[in-house]
Amino acid sequence: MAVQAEPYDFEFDPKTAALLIIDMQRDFVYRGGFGEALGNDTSLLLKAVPPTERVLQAARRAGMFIVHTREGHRPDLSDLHRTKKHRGRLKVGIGDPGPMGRILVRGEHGHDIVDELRPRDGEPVIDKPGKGSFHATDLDTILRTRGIQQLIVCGVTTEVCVHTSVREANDRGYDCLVLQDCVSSYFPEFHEVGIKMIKAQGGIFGWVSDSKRFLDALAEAQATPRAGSARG
Ligand code: TIU
Repeated sequence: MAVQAEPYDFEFDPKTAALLIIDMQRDFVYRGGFGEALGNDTSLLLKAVPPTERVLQAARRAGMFIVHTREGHRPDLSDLHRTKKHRGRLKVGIGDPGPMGRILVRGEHGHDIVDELRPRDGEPVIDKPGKGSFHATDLDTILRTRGIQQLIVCGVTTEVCVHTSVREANDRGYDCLVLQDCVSSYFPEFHEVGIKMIKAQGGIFGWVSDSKRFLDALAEAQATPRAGSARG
C-alpha cells in the first residue's frame, strides 16, 4: 500500500512495517513533569496525542507490530552518565523528586506512557537511557526478529528523541515515515525545521506524511481486496 507523503509516496506492507511510538511519557507530555521543569509549555506536546491515538488504534486493527519507547533510568541511576545528569544545571533534574515521582526514573508514574496511548500485551516497550531508540537497547534485535523493514514514527520531541531515532534507524537500513502531526516539540520552529530536514534532499532521513493520509491509506487497503485474495 502507499501513503501520500513527501518527498514522494511511501510504499509499505503492514506485515513488515512497525508503528514506533517514541517517549510519549507523562514526564514530557503532561503538566508537572520533567518537560515543564525544563521551562517548557507541555501543551505543545499534548496536541500530538489525539492523532497518535487514532493511528495506534488503526495500526492495531490492521495487525501491525507496535513498539513503544520510554526514556529513563534505573532507580540507582547507574545508567545515567555524568554529562546527562549535570547538563543544564537544573534545580530539578533526572532522578530528583518531582510531582509525578522521581524524574525519568523507571517505575515512577511520570516515567510511564500517557494513559491515552497505554501499551497492550504483545506491544514491546523499550526502555532507553539515551535520546536514540537504538542506543543501548534491544530494539534492532526485536525489529529484525520480526522481519520489520519500515517504521511509522510518532512521538516526542521532534528534534530530540524522534530525530535521533530516525537517524539511527536510517543508518541501520530501515525506511522511516514520520507523521508530522503525531510528533511535536516544545519549540515550534525546531519542529518545523526538523520535519523539513527529514524529507530534504530526496528524503535524506526518510519520508513525512500525517495521520490523515496514513489512516486514509490503511482504510483504502482494507476496502480493496488484494490481488489473489479476492473471493469467488
Ligand atoms: N524524548 C525526548 O525528546 N527527550 C527530551 O529530553 N526531549 C527534549 O526536547 N527535552
